[in-house]
Amino acid sequence: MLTTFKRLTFLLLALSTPLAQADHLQVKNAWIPEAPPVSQVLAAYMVLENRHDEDTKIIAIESPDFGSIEMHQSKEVDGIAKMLPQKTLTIPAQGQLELKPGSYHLMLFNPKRKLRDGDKVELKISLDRGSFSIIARVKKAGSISRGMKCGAGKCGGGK
Ligand SMILES: [Cu+2]
Repeated sequence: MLTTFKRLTFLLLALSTPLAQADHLQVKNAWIPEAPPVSQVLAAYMVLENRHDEDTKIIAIESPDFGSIEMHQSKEVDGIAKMLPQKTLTIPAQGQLELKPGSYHLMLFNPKRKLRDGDKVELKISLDRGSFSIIARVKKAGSISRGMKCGAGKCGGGK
């Protein structure tokens, strides 16, 4: 009985942990532009706020819905739009990091299910200290993706 009770308590505690927060970190507006069903690569964007007095680094991101996830920076090199893989992303102390089209972003490879407008995707973010999960919403890309420079529309949803 006691064991069951303990397990239940643990489960309740786990469930009540806020999804979009790792004590000093807040994530806003996490979204994934809807892409054609054949797309094997999608992008994800969000704003990460760091309320801590020290920089925080993202060292890895995983999702049960994707084979792998990379962190990229879109940059123009000699007039050519390129995506440069990043080993880590830094969220500055008392500042924010915006993942957005044409800038830093996440690349989501090999989706394990078809993702449509309104779907929710769990992203597990590993930091230099601790980790936490957030939910990103799949949305129709619409006009937001127009400024995207991810190279040959490879960012998913880019037009
Ligand atoms: Cu990319």
